[in-house]
Amino acid sequence: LAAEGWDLTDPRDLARIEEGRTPFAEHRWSAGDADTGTPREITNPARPEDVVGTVFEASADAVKDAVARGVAAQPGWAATPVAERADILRRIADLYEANAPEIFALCTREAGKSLFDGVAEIREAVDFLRYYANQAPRAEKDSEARGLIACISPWNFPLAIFTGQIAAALATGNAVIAKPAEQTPLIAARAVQMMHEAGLPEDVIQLMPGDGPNVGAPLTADPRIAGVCFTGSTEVAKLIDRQLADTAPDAMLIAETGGMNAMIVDSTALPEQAVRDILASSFQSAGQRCSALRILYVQRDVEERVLDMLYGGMEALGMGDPWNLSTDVGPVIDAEARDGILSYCEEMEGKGRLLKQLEAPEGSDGLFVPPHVFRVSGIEEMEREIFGPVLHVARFDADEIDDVVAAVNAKGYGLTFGLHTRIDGRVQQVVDGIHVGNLYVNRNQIGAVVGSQPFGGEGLSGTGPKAGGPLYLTRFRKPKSEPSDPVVAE
Ligand code: TXE
Repeated sequence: LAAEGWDLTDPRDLARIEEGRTPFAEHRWSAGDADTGTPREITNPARPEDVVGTVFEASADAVKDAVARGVAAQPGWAATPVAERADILRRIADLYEANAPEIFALCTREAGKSLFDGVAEIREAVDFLRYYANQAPRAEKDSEARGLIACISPWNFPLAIFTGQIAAALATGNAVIAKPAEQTPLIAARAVQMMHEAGLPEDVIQLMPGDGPNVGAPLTADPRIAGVCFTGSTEVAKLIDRQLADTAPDAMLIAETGGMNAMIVDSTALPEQAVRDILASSFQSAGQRCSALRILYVQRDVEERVLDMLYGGMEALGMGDPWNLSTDVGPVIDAEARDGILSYCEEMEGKGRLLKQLEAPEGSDGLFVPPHVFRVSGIEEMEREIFGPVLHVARFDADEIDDVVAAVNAKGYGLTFGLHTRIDGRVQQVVDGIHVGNLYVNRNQIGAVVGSQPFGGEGLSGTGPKAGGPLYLTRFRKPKSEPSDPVVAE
C-alpha cells in the first residue's frame, strides 16, 4: 500500500477513504436534454442499508443524441497529435492515483471489493492508461481511427476493465460512449469526471449509464457506431455480434467473455504453493473473475493431502464486510447473483457432491455466498460457468494428462489454465496440447498483468487480441484508405 502512495495507518489517508463513504452526489451524467433520468439507487452488497448513491440512467433518445455528439467530436480528437492524446491519458492516470482512497472506497461500497482487490483494481486501471499511452504512437502507422466506439463493461472490474477499454479507444483517436454495468455506475461516473478534468473534451468521452436492454441494445444497434468493445457474458457477446452484422457490418467487435478454467496439480507439485494458488484463484473476489479457477484436477496419489491442506486454508479465510481490512472473501454483486449461485450449490449438495463448505458470516444481511467445494468426475459434467466462490474437484491418474487436456479443450472455452508440476516434459505436453489464452505454470492463475501478461481468451471466451498487449491497439485503427489512381480516359 505504501507503494500506492497512501497509508492506512495515516489518519489523513483514512479521512480521505472516509470521504468515499459519503453518498456520491446525484448527477445526470452527460445524458443530455432527452434523458428521461430514470433514477437507480445503488446499495452496498455487504450492507444493503448503506445507500452508496443514485444514478440517473439514460433513455434511448439520450443514447441517440450522444451518438450524434460523439460522431461530431471524433474527427477533432483524431486530429489531435498522438503525443497530446497520450499525455491526457497519463494525466488521467495521475488523477486516479491522487484520488485512490476515494476510488478505493467506492470500489468497496459499490462492488464489494476487498482491500487487496480494490488496490489491485486501481493499479490495473492506471497501468492500462500508461501502457496504452506509451503504445499509441506505434499503432498510428498507415492507419486511421475508426470513429465512435461503444465500450460496454461488466461490474466485476468496474474501474480496470472500464478504463482499459476506454483508454485503448481514446489513445488511438476514437471517441467513446461508455456504458458501464448497471450495478457499478458510480465508480464509472467518478472516473469519467476525472477524464474530463484531465482535459478530454466532453463529447469525446460520454457516459451512458443504464442496463443492457434500455441502453446497451440501442447503443449497439445504432449504425453510426464504428466498433464495440465488450466484456461480459458469452450470450450478450453473441447478441451484439448478430446486431452488428445487421446494422453495421463494417464495425469491429472485441469481446472478452467468460471461462471454464481448470488447473492440474500432479504428484510432483509443491502442495503449499498449489494450494495457495487454488485459494486465491477460486475464492478471491468471491470467485467473480473470468480468470477464476473452476475445476481442479488433482493426481490421485496426492489428492488427500492437497484437499486437506485446501480445506485448512479455506478455514483461515476471513469472510465478511470488505470494509474490514482482514476480509479475504467479500459479498457477491447482487441478490440475483447470490440466489443463482446458492441454488446451484443446493442442487449439487442434493446430488451428494459436497466436499467442503464454509459458513456465511453471522448476523449479516449482506449478499454473502460462502466458498463451496464439490466433487465432479470431470469438466464434461459442468454445464455452465458459476460466477462465484465455487470450486469443483476431479481426480486423474498419471497416464491421463492428455485426456484431461482434451476434455478441457472440448468444452470450448479457452481463457485460463493452471499447471502445478516439477516435470519439464509435462509442462511441454500441456503447452503443446491446451487451447487457452493464458497458461500459468507453478504460479497464481489470475488475470492480466498489463504490458507483461496480456490477457484474453480463445473460442467461447473471446475474440482477441489480448488486452494489455502490443497488438490490442491495432484493432482500434483501420488501414488508411489510399486515394485510388485516377483513371485516365484514352
Ligand atoms: O454479464 P452481462 P453480467 C460473465 C460471467 C458472468 C456473466 C454475467 O460469465 O456469469 O458474464 O455477468 C451489458 N446489449 N462475465 O450479467 O449481462 C450489461 O448491461 C448491449 C465475464 O454482468 O453480459 C453490462 O454492461 N449490452 C466477464 C455488460 O453488458 C448489454 C466479467 C455485461 O453484462 C446487453 C463479467 C445488450 N443486449 C461477467 N445486455 C469477464 N470476462 O471478466 C447486457 N448488456
